[in-house]
Amino acid sequence: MRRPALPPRFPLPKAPPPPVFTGRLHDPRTATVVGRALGVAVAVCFVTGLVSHYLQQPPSWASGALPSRPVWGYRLTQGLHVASGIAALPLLLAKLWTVYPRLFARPAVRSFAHALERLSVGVLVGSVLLQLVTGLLNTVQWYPWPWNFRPAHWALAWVALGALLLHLAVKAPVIAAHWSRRSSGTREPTGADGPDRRSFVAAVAVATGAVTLTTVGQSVTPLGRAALFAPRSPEHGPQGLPVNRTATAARITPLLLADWRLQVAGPRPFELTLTELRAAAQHSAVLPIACVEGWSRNAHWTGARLRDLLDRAGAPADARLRVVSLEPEGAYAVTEMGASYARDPLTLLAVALNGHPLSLDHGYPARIIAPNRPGVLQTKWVTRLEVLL
Ligand SMILES: Nc1nc2c(c(=O)[nH]1)N[C@H]1C(S)=C(S)[C@@H](COP(=O)(O)O)O[C@H]1N2
Ligand SMILES: [Mo]
Repeated sequence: MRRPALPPRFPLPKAPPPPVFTGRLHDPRTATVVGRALGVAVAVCFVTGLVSHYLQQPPSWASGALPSRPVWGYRLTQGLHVASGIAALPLLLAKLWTVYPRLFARPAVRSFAHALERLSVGVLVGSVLLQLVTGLLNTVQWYPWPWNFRPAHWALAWVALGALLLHLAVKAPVIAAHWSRRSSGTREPTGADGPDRRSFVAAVAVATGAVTLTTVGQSVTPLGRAALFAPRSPEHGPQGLPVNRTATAARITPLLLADWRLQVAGPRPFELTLTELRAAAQHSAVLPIACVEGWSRNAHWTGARLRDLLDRAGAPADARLRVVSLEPEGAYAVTEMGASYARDPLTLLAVALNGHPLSLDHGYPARIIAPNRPGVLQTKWVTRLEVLL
């Protein structure tokens, strides 16, 4: 027996009608125009990110052949990586604002394919937003999360790429139809872009230009004075060069330095005191420190050629090298170097910077400086070189 439905005690609230969005700022043409710029920024960021990853963690077959030229290569690619990531933030916010009315589209799910599309957009927005924001926080060395930044940044980049390619494939017809003003003009009675859209796009361009110009000076020296919002000024620091990790932070103590020797382990191992290292054939090179965080600065370095030290230790020409710092612990206390860097005539075990002995914060008594290499691998306070056979 069916029970008669009870009348609701209170009238059920009616769902509010979905908002109606008219106007050009939320239409596919605006989404395409902003999306195009965002796509360029994301593509530059992704490719330069790959470069950075493979320079830091090359597959073993490539580790001896990484290019040590051009000397400014990593300075350029990492500067672009951070600049394009910063530029992508206002572009992403603008893009989200243009398309957010679609969140209110009803019915929420029309079909299985439609559900998948909405899910993929969710993954896309989430991963790109998280990637850009955590990347930005990394440039100020603030890690308010429990996971290790680098592997997460690497994995998330692939998630974002997959979701982006899917999104582009799904939206290809819409993008094609609105790519140029003429093709979308057929859908617009007024033809050309209206002033509302033009001012919106101009405002987004100004915002993007502003954040870029006020930060990019951390790697583009002539714009250094405009870098109001860059976390580091490349001009400030002891000996005219910023310091990322100070000797105090790295717990380099007078005790550790007291009986410093350079040890070179290889087929013919030897040790040098600082006086002996300074008396060895000295070479100079102008090379940048290019930090993964986006700042970079050229400096004048003097020291012994690494390859001379390796030859003296009887290292084979293709030998890899392990560089050990006095730093008791830390992610960059021990680094490895392939033969292409170790044999480059510009790669030095530097003892002087800009004409003066290295200061403690820059790696006294001796540090690695090599061309086209991420700053994290320019090991400071070097005490031991091990030829890996
Ligand atoms: N031993 C050691 N070397 C290190 C680091 C470190 O933490 N420990 N930091 C690296 C990083 S991240 C950078 S960017 C450069 C900075 O060099 P600078 O302080 O001389 O400018 O040193 C590198 N060498
Ligand atoms: Mo760095």
